[in-house]
Amino acid sequence: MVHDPSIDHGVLDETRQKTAKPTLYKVILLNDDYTTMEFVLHVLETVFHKTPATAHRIMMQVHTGGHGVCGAYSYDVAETKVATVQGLAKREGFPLQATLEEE
Ligand code: TYC
Repeated sequence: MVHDPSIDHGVLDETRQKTAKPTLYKVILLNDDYTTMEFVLHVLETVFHKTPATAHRIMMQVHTGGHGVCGAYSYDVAETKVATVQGLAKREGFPLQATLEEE
């Protein structure tokens, strides 16, 4: 036999299973009294690619509960979505705010 694995040669031949588990960041939308529901729906549908029904559910969650999760993304993508939301809101004169939270 060329190689008998039952013999301990003092060599570590185990392979380590290295599963990539990227940290995800939730994008949280915050409630306020001035941003229109219509604009929030627009943001959820265009920036977060939600269906009208899902966008409505998330928007009402934010409206009644104060905050809601739009989705979870890699740090770079989440950060870009927050900046996009704030840019669109600023352009329209709304105080809508979004933040990041590690999942
Ligand atoms: N509270 C707002 C209103 O009554 C609607 C709203 C919903 C605003 C969600 C922000 O993230 C938000 N017009």
